[in-house]
Amino acid sequence: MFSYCLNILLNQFFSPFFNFSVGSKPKLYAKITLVIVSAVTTTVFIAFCIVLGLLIKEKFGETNNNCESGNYHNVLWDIAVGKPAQQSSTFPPNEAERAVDGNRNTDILQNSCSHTADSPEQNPWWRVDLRAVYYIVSVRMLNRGMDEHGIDVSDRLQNVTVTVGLTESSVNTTCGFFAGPGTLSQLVVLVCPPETMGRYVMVSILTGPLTLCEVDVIGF
Ligand SMILES: [Ca+2]
Repeated sequence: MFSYCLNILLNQFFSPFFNFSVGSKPKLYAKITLVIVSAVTTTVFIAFCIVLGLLIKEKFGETNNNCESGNYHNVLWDIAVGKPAQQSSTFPPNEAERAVDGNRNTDILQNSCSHTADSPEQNPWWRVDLRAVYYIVSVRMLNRGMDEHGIDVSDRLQNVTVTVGLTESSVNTTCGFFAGPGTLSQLVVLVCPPETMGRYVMVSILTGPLTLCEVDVIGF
């Protein structure tokens, strides 16, 4: 943010001074006055940028300081990749983090899909902690594909509900529902209602197991 703001300031306020030449005392006083006025204006502008940046950070979270890049129109991205994840149970070694590891391989034997317990479990779930509060635009779930032995259980992905919440214990704002059944390596896209906001995103299913090869959370 500072580099962007300083670039503007240098171009707007300081460039005229570089053309100054030594002259009479009245001219010198005028130049000094202009420099002081410009310095005060610069200080005020920098303070304004700092306050604006802090307000944006407080409202939207630590990664939303778009003054730095100048790309305010381009605020959508996957905010889940690499974030801590948990699930109701685990069918080893398919930990919850594998659904946000950035690897989109859909063969579960290639170690990039999460998988809850293989034994019967009611309402298994998977949850990611975004580490900050975001407006959630959509959630995309990448279903498992055929494994190297030719086994296809992609239809297990059905009756899936995605919810969002501000705390671990209150992830109950509905983003969307997928009736399914899923197909091989299907990318299920759920668009949340406007103003859906939260830090935690949860995927839950009526009956397990729940397998997710990647979950993308799009928000800002
Ligand atoms: Ca993955």
